[in-house]
Amino acid sequence: MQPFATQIGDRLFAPLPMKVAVQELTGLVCELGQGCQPSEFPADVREPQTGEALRQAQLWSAVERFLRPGDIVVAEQGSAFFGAQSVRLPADVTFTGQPLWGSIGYTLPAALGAQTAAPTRRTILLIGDGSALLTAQELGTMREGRNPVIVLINNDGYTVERAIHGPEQRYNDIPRWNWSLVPAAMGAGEHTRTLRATTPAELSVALESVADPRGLVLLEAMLPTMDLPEALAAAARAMAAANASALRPAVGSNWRRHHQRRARTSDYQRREAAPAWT
Ligand SMILES: Cc1ncc(C[n+]2csc(CCOP(=O)(O)OP(=O)(O)O)c2C)c(N)n1
Ligand SMILES: [Mg+2]
Repeated sequence: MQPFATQIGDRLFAPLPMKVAVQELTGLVCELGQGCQPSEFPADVREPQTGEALRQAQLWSAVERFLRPGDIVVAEQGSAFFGAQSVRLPADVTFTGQPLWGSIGYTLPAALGAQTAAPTRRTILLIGDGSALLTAQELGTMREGRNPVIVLINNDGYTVERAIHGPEQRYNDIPRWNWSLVPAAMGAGEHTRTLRATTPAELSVALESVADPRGLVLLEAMLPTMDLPEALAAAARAMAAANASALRPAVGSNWRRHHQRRARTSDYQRREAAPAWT
């Protein structure tokens, strides 16, 4: 599916804007599939107990409650993008992500650019601690006349990669920055706010207090390292199953057939089939 054309097998449908194609497909899925009930949200509606640690499910319902019509939402690769998928957006929200190329660090300067282009709209950046390390220097630019709300998911490393490639792999550990001091080190402006939430209650209070930000807001959401948004947990289960079947050399003939099939697959198809976000 391309922005202005869609191909199914050998048939090319063009010109066909992607929006129209998705609307058509949605209708077909509803008609031919199991119906289309809107998914339940927030996923975790249970009232959190006092002092209970913050978890992904509660983060995303809090983000949903925080959003207003007309906001700009930028979601980074990692658990942020998977979690953001579950968030219902109010009208006229612009949502930016880049799951195809998946180059982490992109969204921090992208949020700066978005807010520079639309200074009267609220810009909300959802980004992980690992991704933010790559382009953190742009916080130093954002302190000048910008007021994005940055929700930084601090889960001590590359959680999405732990989910896919093994939780104990050392390459998923990252330097532990003291994020609340970073804006100050970059000469934070008068209205810069740094906040930290470790419980759902702290998160609600923190978000309420920055609903109309006057300067850069850096809100750290402290999350358990192996806590996954539901969409990521489902993707990780699917990939684990695919990996397990691909790594089964003992079933000789299946293994051979698998490779023969792969050899027939064109490079293009193989690239398309690869997960775009790792
Ligand atoms: C430039 C680049 N390097 C590495 C990767 C592989 N990669 C994809 S997601 C990710 C980890 C993201 O971690 P974080 O931002 O902390 O998100 P989390 O899943 O922990 O919430 C990595 C290393 C990538 N996509 N792009
Ligand atoms: Mg992380």
